[in-house]
Amino acid sequence: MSLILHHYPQSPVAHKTRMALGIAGATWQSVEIPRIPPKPLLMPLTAGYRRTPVLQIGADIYCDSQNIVRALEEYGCPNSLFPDGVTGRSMMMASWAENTLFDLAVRVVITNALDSAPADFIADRGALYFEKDWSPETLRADMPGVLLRLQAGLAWAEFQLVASDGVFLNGDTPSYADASIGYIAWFLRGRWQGGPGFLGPFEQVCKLESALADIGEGNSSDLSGEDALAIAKAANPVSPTGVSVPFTAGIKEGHMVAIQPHGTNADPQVTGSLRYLDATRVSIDHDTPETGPVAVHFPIAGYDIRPL
Ligand SMILES: N[C@@H](CCC(=O)N[C@@H](CS)C(=O)NCC(=O)O)C(=O)O
Repeated sequence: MSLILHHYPQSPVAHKTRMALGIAGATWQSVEIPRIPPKPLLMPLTAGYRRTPVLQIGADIYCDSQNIVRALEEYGCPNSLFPDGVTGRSMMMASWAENTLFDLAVRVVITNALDSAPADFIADRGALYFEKDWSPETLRADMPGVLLRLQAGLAWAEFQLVASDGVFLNGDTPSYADASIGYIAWFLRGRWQGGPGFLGPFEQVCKLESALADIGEGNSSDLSGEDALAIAKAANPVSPTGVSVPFTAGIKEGHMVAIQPHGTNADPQVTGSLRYLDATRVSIDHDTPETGPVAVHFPIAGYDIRPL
């Protein structure tokens, strides 16, 4: 079964995943999805999860970049994303980068696009990323502090890169940790006029960004959303079933569960019968006329999981 990434070019989180595909030396198929809902060819696969990116392997659907990277490692690409056993450190760094750096970078990019980006895009992203009562005025007033916090975060990344023996966080060998920092620089540089100047003093971060650009995004070919649905329909999920974790929160295979990204009401709640649970992944079974049976996989970190 081939790797199919559902994404769009401008998505920074998808870019992190594309860089991971490059580090992994993967061959993959690319389905371009809309930047804002409706996403009619994606929803049947994800049971309603709307974020970007999503990885499909036959009838197994992996939501969230955190979960996608685990799926890539399990799939077995030419290169490991966690060379020398740096899985824990890389995932902790990626989590920090997403929750701290990405949150700040989104504020910077959107605040600077308030007058130029389409109103429906700003409204959609405002609901996903900002406080319930956000307004253009508060975003603008918060900007100096946001930029100071972003600078502090980039300074930590810079310290860590200076301490490394090579251009990558882990020396001369790239790992997922590098993509998890590199995409922030790519996003700020490409989508904010002030980005190149702001990033300039972080020389090692900039070197990392260009080293990742040199590695590229693996070998991809285009696929239509309709063909991706047909591939799911022709396949069956092959991922494991059962509960395989010491603390289960009382959840058993076959229980109905609701899953939603933590801390937002703007994301739809996904519901389904529990297929699989371990320490870092929760999976549900899902079935639609377009896809037949699919397994939809989510990470646990960063998600609310409620037994129904
Ligand atoms: N925790 C998620 C975050 C994904 C995310 O927020 N992606 C953005 C695009 S960069 C998004 O979904 N935007 C709304 C959309 O594409 O509909 C992940 O790591 O995949």
